[in-house]
Amino acid sequence: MLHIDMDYFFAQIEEIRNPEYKNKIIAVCIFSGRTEDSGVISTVNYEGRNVGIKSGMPIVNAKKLAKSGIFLPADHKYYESISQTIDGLIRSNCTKVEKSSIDEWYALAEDEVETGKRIKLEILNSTNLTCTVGVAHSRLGAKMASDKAKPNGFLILGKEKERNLIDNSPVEKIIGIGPKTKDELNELGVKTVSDLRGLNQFILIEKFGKKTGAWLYNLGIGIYDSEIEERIEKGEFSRIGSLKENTREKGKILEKIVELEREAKEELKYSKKFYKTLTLIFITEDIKMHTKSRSFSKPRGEKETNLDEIKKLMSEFLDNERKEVRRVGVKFSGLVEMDGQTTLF
Ligand code: DCP
Ligand code: CA
Ligand code: CA
Repeated sequence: MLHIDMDYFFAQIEEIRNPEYKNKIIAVCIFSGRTEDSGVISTVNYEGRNVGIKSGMPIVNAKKLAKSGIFLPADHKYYESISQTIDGLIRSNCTKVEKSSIDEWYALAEDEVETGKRIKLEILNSTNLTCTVGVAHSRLGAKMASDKAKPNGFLILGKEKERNLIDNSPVEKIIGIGPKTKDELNELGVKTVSDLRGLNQFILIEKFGKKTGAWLYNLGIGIYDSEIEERIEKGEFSRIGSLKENTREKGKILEKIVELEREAKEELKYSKKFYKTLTLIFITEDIKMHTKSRSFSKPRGEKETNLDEIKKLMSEFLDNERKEVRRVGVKFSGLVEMDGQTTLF
């Protein structure tokens, strides 16, 4: 299993977007608006972490620690669009993918070490952002590997190393063990995961319930979860891919879009959906994302061809943009059920 986690995500995005702030403390803030500085720190770059700024800290306190720091408002929409680009990239390299937060993914692939390296490189090439990749046999192991290797790291854990890392970990470091469970375990004399090993299965189940109790017992004896929960984004289907080289040539761009459209339509077909909106995505050489959409009054299915619309949207974009195109994508949204819809036609 692979675990991919972006490094100091929001702050790194701001570093890339504002190269003039290079080497400065950059903190992304969630301003509450009550007073000029009320609110908390969302995240901060390593320069800021080095002076003690942390996620969740009041902005006022953080400013005291970094007099000349740059404090920017969070631009969630923009971070989300970059997250989507990364998501598309991971999906095109892996057999199964679970997005677990705005900047984290679990994934399965044939050759995970090689795939992990490739994903790391592709993310860097298309967004200029670094991430950390962990490879292990379980979800927990992969996540712990990436946590340990941060930032800009790559860590592969074989079975034995994975077990050791988990065993020696304080229980509160394990995802799924909150403060309450931690206290209860501490009372039982359990400080690290390996301490769970001496405990009776039935006592654990009695104390923590069937599900958690059994999970804790398994954790102690080295049985870890390796399931992937594939959550396909319900509201849309999209595909993003890189052009062989940056270009403005219509023929080359069109060829790639048509290929991606075909792939996205496959998903549409499997999920038995019609769509009302077609969107073309263009990522230019400066890593900016642009979109062009067309909505249809009647939902379309996988059989309808969009070649005319694609050509038109592509020309509209290229006529107004002088930069070269680096990546392109196709998105179907405004989805409606095929079954419910057929009666309408
Ligand atoms: N985030 C937030 N509030 C928090 C934690 C995180 O707003 N309490 C946001 C900002 C982060 C993003 O979510 O950039 C991802 O969260 P992570 O916990 O992965 O933190 P970072 O990516 O910032 O740091 P790291 O490099 O340690 O993963
Ligand atoms: Ca992160
Ligand atoms: Ca994260």
